[in-house]
Amino acid sequence: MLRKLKLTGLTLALTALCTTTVYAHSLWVNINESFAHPPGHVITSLGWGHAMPLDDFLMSEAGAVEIEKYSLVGPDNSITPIPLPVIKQENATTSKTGMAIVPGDLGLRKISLTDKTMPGTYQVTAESKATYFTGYVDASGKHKMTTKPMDEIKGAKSFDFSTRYKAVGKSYFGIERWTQPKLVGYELEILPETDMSDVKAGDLVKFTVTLNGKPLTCDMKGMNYLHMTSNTFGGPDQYMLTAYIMNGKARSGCPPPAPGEPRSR
Ligand SMILES: [Cu+2]
Repeated sequence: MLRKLKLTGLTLALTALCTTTVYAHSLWVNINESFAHPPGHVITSLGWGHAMPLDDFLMSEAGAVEIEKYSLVGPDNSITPIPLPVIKQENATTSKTGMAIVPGDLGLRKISLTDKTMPGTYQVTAESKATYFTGYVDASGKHKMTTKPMDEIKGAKSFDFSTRYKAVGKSYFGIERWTQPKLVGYELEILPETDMSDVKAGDLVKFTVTLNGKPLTCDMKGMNYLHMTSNTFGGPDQYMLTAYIMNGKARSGCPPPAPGEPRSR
């Protein structure tokens, strides 16, 4: 019998190296479970923007992100690719009320269970394609800017700055039981250490956070912290919880739900 696991709407969004307003957008993965018709299924979709669970399309005037990988990671750490969202220019329809109706693909995919489904904790992950922004001085002494990495710029006299942006989003769900998920190997990775299927208000939830495979911490190089946000936290829009990351660990109390809000969705 498959048990429905409550994820309390907690979705982890990682945004590394925010450089421009476009890049202030976060990428995350949404999971919705349905066991009304056994053996049940999980629907996954990609979130992009600011407001969870769904904010904007992956390609919009306010910001764009190209998804390079979309994967289902099994309890055994096996990786199955999920078909990538198809981004193309769609024709908008005009409403009778002065609005534009735009179709699109947010990576909405259905993962159906069978009687052969491996029990344990699954991860659905999405990775954006790395993008670069570099300022340099060319051979004639002119300051220029480009979206190439430093090693692809020929004849640069010197570099003013160079940034690399790559976003990774993850969500977790357990089938039948929760098993401790393992690191997938991302440059920046957040892994729950708490059974996320059984979190109640007031419980401490713990995470491991690694950068390039090493525990992230607060030191002279920087104060690193984990932001947690959920539409069940009960605060106003963009309300979030913050915890310092010390020696690769961050923990936070799970707040009570907002009045009238379901505990999980
Ligand atoms: Cu925005």
